[in-house]
Amino acid sequence: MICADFHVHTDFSGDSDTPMKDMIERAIDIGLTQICITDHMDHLYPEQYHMNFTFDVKEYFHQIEEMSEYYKDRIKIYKGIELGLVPKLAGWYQELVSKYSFDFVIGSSHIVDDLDPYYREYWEEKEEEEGYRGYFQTILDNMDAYDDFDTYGHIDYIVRYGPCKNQNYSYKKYADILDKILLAIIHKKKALEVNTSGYKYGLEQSHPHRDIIKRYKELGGKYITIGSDAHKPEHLAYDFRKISDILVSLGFEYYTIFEHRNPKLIKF
Ligand code: HSO
Ligand code: ZN
Ligand code: ZN
Ligand code: ZN
Repeated sequence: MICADFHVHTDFSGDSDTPMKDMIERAIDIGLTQICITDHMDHLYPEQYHMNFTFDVKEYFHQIEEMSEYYKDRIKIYKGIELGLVPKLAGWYQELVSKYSFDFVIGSSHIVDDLDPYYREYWEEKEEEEGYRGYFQTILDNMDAYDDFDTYGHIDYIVRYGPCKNQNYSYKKYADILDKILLAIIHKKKALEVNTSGYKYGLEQSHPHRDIIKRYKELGGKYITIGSDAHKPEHLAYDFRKISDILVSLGFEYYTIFEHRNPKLIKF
């Protein structure tokens, strides 16, 4: 059983309109004992998309603290954030993270060469493989530039936006660059995020794919954080039973949560 969801969005994120209260009540209803709110902070997200992926962190902390107090006998609530990393913004993110007492920081890649692969434009005049490799390369570049995160988010979620999704995708095809990513995560003593949102997208895989989680273990990876990436209450802890079976079958005995930026191992 997994009783903690460590990747959750609320209406502090530009792409969610779920009040924090609704997310937390759903978490309690489905039996979670711990939840980490990780709203989007994508500083200087490209203007052309007319989205605001930033929020007031002071107000965010205030709201999480209020909820923590109100629900303290029912659920433990952690203060997280999902950073939309870009190498040139490493200093800005570093300052933000050192200014506030987060429990947990997800480093994510959402932008490649000033484009969001969520939109079609990124895929124009590009083979799918080039698009996927470009995304994987940003993960390496972000980890070169920036160190102050706890887990790297959804490392292959790019496959949900490609022309043929994950039909032509496998660990083997991208093993060269995926191994570099996994080794960087391990050398930096960070965690690998296992994000179950792929199942919700009908991809029949988590992010990353099972074969990549398997490879992470072979290479010596130990820390795994687990999150649904829910933007709506009904997606909280999505397919957690399925992913716990997979992780246990791969030989993982523990998953990891973070409190005050320190890892805590929890038995499945
Ligand atoms: N960063 C989002 C993807 C997105 N881009 C939504 C624009 N809108 C992943 O949660
Ligand atoms: Zn989002
Ligand atoms: Zn993300
Ligand atoms: Zn997210």
